[in-house]
Amino acid sequence: MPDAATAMRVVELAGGVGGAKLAHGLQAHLGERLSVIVNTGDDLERHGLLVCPDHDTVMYTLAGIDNREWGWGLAGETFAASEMLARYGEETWFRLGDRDLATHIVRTRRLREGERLTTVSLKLQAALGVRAAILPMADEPVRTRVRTDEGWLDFQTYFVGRHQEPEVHEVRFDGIEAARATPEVLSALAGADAIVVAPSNPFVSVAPILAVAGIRDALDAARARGVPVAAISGIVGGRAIKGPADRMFASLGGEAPSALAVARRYAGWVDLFVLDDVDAALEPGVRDLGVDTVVTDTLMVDDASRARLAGEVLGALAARCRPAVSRDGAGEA
Ligand code: FO1
Repeated sequence: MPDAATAMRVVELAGGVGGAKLAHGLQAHLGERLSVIVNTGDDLERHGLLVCPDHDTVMYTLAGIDNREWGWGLAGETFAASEMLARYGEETWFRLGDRDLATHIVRTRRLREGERLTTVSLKLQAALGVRAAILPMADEPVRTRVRTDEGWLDFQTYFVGRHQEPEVHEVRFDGIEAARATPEVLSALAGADAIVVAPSNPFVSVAPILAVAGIRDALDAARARGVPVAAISGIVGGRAIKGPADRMFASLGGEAPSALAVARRYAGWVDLFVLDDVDAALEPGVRDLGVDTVVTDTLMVDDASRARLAGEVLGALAARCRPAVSRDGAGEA
C-alpha cells in the first residue's frame, strides 16, 4: 500500500524542460495518479504540421525516450528528413528529427479528422506507455508572442530563431480569449489532493496556463477545499536553470531575478515554496509573504535527483493535505 504521499492524486502545472524533469520524478512516485497540465503557448506549425514542444518534451521524458543532452526531442534522433527539407528550400532552423516528425504527422492527421488536441495527446502518450496523463491547458490554439525591439516575435522565433537574445518588453497569448479549460483539466483539478507548480518560466510557461478561462477558478476552488499548492523556484542563485526567465524578471517584472521574486509572483495562491540551498538566506523573505518554505537541493541532474526532489515535495504536501477521503468514499477520514 503506497504511503500517504504516493497515494495522493497530484496535478503539476508545467512548461518545458524544468516541468518535464519534475514530472519524471513525480511519475516515479505517483504513476497514474499524476496529471500534468502543460502550456500550449509554445506550439507552432512547421511544414504544415502542428508541433507541441512543451507537451512533447514532457511526453518523451515520461516515456523515458527523451534526449538528455538537448532537453527536448528524442534520444538517438536523426535528421535525414530535415536535410531533405532544406534541399527543397524549407526553413529548418527549428529542427525536427525523423522520430519527432512521426509525432507531428500522427497528431496533425488526427486533428484534421476532428479529434480534440487532448484526445490526440492522450493517445500518443498511451502508445508510448506513459503512465501519467499529460493534459494540454486548452484544446483551442494559444500562441505566445513577445514584443522586442525588433517588434512582435512568435515564441519559437524568439526562443530558437533568435536564441533568446532580444530583450522582451511584453508578452501576449494570442487566442487566449477563446481558450477554455478542458473537461480533463477541470476533472484533474477537481480530484487533486495536491498541486505542484514546476520550476518553469513564470512569464511564458506558468502564466499562459493561469490565463486559460476556468483554470484560476479551479485552482481557487481546490485551495478552498484545503488542497495544498507547492511551487518550486526555477531561479537559483539569481539565475534561471535554463531559458530566459532571469532576463524576463528584469525586462518584464521590473526586478532582479531571485527565488524571492518568483515567490512574490506566486504568493496568494501557493501554500509552500521550494527554494534551493543556495537561496537559503531568502527563506525569511518568502515566509514573510505568508508562504511556507522548503529549502533543499533543487537541481535535477539525473533520475535519482528528479525522484528525490519530487519525493521531498510530495512529503511536504502530504503533511499539509486534509485527511484524504478514504478510497472507498466512506467520507472524510
Ligand atoms: N530548441 C532549440 O533550441 N532548437 C531547436 O531546433 C528546437 C527544436 C525543437 C523541436 C521540437 C520540440 O518539441 C522542441 C524543440 N526545441 C528546440 C525546444 C523548444 O523550443 C523548447 O523546449 C520549448 O519551446 C521551451 O519550453
